[in-house]
Amino acid sequence: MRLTKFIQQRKPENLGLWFFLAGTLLLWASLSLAGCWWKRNPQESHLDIHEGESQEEITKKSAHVKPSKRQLDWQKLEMAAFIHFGINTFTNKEWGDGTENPALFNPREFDPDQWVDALKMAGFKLLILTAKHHDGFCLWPSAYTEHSVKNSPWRDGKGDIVRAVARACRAKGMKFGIYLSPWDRHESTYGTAAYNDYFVHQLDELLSNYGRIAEVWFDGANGEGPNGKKQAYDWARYYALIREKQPGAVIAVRGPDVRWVGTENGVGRETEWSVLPVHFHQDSIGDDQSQRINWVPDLEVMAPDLGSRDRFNGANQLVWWPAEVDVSIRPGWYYHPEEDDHVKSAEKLLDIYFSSVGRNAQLLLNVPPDTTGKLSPPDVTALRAFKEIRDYIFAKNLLFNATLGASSNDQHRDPKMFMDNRSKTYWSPGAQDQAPLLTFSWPEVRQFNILQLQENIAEGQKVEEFIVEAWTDSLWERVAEGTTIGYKRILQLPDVKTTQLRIIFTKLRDQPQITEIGLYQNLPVAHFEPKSTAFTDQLKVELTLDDQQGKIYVTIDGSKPDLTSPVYKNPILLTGTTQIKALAVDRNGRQGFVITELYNKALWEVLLLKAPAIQYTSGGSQILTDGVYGGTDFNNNRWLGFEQNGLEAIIDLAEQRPVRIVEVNFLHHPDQDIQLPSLVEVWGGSRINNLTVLGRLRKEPLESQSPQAFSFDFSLPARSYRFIKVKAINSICPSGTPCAGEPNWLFVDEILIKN
Ligand code: FUL
Repeated sequence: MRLTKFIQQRKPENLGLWFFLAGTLLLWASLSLAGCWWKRNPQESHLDIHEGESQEEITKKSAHVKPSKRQLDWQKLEMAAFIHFGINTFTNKEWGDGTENPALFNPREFDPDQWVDALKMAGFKLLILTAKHHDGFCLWPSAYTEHSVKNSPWRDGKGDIVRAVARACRAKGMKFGIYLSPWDRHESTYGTAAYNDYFVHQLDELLSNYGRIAEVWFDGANGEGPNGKKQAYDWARYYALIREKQPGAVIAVRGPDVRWVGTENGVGRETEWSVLPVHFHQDSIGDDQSQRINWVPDLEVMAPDLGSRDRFNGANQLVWWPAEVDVSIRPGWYYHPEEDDHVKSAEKLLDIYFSSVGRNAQLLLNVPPDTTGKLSPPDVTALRAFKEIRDYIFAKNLLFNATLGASSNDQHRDPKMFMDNRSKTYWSPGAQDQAPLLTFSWPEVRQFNILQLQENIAEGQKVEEFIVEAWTDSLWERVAEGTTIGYKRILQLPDVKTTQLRIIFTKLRDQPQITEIGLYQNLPVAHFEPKSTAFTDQLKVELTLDDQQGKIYVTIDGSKPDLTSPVYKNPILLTGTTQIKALAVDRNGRQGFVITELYNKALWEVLLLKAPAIQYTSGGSQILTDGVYGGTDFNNNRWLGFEQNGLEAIIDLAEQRPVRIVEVNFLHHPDQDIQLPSLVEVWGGSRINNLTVLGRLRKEPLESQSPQAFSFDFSLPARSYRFIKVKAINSICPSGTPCAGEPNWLFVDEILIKN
């Protein structure tokens, strides 16, 4: 008010003063705007639930919890890269114990530009470096320890990895973050109050001397230090320092801004809420807002449901705490030469992208440099292919030229705004609309199998459930259903060919704001009918491709198909165990991933007298005699799973044969309530309806918690049989377990019969 008046009183001829005043005003406006961001958002990212508020009121309130500016900026990055590099790289370990000799650290071809170039090319926007891991070895010459690069031969002890990486990032427009392990297995003060000073000093060095830090990544590991003691970490002090020195940095994992999704395999939850109902312990923390926003909710972050309405009970606060999916491109976090053949393929990375970024989370992919100080060739190749695939899939939004219909409009909107990559343009239904829907139609048929949706999360997360329907001749057919959307949701659909698509928002916390929608076509893929299975006599396998003008290249000798391999024309008739590999190529010459299916010729015909559970039929009973063992993954399409009826299988040996050994394999996987049977019987005879019992085995439940396959071995009297029957009875869950008194699951795979 005062300022406006002031400007009106200006003297028009005094231009110099005018410019000065205008400049001051602009500066003031932008500073106060920025100030508003920091002030306004912390309050909106933590809303209290008051006593007596109804479920409906809490639900609505939850839709208005918003990210702070730092959280919003972070979410928009979508993909960050983790760099695990340090003394472990040179000792070939995952965890060092702090006794390593710094003389081992010598990355002779250290090249942070190569790291940043490869990561930037692949679409990563932030790089987080392990400045110090649990071994305590510092990648910068910290003034507070001798366990660092300054005592290494690398650059004669004068180098600073953190500085070089921060510089490369800044020069190439990549954001920079640090991982600083609170657990320190080298530092002698660890386990005493003095360690908190030590840690804060190191944090201060990193936050003060390396430019802007976008993320500080703490894990909560709290092991023993060199003196056998554990540390009481002073988190509040660490957080306060970060807020003071780097107010734009998010504090992740053991931090208030970003949550660990709870897995390390790259898979986030299907339903992922960034708004979580939590119980805030006011007594221990106080009511000061700044303390609240620096408070880490005490949650079981691995739980399958963190944010649904069911979780409102007992909560007294709603907080914005979005998920980060951390996963390594290799089995380990550090580089190990023996893992060069186990770098995740582009296909796997694409899956991970769909199940992290595509599930309202940020992807943090670890790519560890090798001992030369460079990212190694297989990793760079995978990153490049990962990028190429995404470029190909997302190059064209097939929504283009659609005519938009909406059940109601908060404001009149144009479908182009769904494709403009701007969160400010969005569609919102009218406030009274109980079942809002959007319809897209085209004059010609469109084909797609990926749907991408985004909410304007700057204003909160509102969508709880939606369905997607396509018009097929005379009716709407459901092609997908989804739950949360949040920042980004990607759904893979069956191939849809239609002239009209509609999205119905069936459950909402409040009026949604949908900013972007995309329809895309995945890489070409060959469909097999049937997929991998076992058979006894012969089997016909048919391959199809959605693109009628595309081609499928096939091999059956185990080699990888390419454009010189035979082109698939007619169904393949199998008479023996065969692996079929197929490469689909669309009309534009674009190649998909190679798909492999395995068809095992079973030795004997198997007749099941009791049916397995429908979800664990694994391509049929013949799988029991196909010569391939099930491994330890119960869900890998090799095991037959029986819920409570037990197993009763008759194996037809086609003619009277001498049998002396029968081995039956079962799975022990207690986490999944899968236990060995309590009793296994083997029967034999020459007529199917007149078999006699030949052997019985009982087994005490195994103690070990780890999954393992276990074989029940029978030595039979030396005789000939035409039929062998195997009977197994489910064991009962022991008392004290959630399923106490109920039958355990029984999983069976190979049955070996020999003389
Ligand atoms: C964990 C650490 O123990 C691992 O070594 C790795 O750094 C991972 C990202 O965090 O807590």
